Amino acid sequence: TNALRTTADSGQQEVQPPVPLMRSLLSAIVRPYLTKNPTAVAALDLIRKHDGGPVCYDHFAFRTFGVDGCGIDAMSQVFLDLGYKVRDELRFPAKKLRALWFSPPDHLLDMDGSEADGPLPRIFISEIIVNQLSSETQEIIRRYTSKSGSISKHAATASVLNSLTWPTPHLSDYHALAKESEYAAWTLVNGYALNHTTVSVHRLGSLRNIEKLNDFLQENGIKLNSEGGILKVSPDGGLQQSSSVADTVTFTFAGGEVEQVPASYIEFAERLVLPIHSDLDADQIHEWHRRDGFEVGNADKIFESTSSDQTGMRNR
Ligand code: OOG
Ligand code: NI
Repeated sequence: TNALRTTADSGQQEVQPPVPLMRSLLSAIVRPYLTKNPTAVAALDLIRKHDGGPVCYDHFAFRTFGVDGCGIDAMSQVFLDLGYKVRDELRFPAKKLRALWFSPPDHLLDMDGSEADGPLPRIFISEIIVNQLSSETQEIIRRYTSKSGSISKHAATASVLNSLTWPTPHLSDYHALAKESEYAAWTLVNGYALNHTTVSVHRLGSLRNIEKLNDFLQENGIKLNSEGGILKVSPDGGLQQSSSVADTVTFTFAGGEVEQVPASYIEFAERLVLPIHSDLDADQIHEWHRRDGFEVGNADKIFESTSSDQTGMRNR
């Protein structure tokens, strides 16, 4: 319901944002992703055609520059205002990245109905820790982020509009960033675009087993990220993930050069029922009985879905 409820400690009234607004925002964020990433569309079409079950999104992921107000907070604000809650931090020291994930207000509540329903997706937002990069790379990034100014507060709007909040990048800057961090180069040209969405494998029909799904996708020509093996499994075994290799798109740089750059990819996640709930019958199992959250070891390899090693694009 959208009823007003009173916040006990502040005495202020807190409005619970309507779920339809959240769903509209999420589908608006997916729209440009679906126009730019044919592999994601092909994978979704294959699943819809062969699976028979609902296709729900486990999470949405974004990348940011952690500087000048352009970082995680720029993208998370709209989700926090919509009632999402911050959960855990993940750190990737070698990549100079950190990430936070956010759970929806009705976290894990199964909603009935069509594939547009199911639980609202988790949100995963990472940022590159700019002050840990070389001074040359920092200078390049700050040249763009400083021009983003207060418009970076509208990161979600930029995502929906498929636009950057900074000036069109120069090709030389893109190449310079790629040498030190492919993540930074990706973020320079893709901004707050949806980096990937993730299919909730355990909610599918006949393909509700990630190894079976991986085989099915590969047999049908979808190239999967092989970094550390196709299947990424958390140490507790409960979170199993795989992802496609990012599509490449043509990008027109500031000097008019047209080059191929990596765009986005699609991920697949199976969350197993927690051992303490192993006695439940299949029809009693809800999302909250399953392994929640993310895993640094898995994520570290999933980040590589946009790397030139995986996409086969030449490093200059
Ligand atoms: C995010 C990679 C990590 C996950 O589910 O652990 C990830 C990225 O490529 O930006 O998606
Ligand atoms: Ni992910």
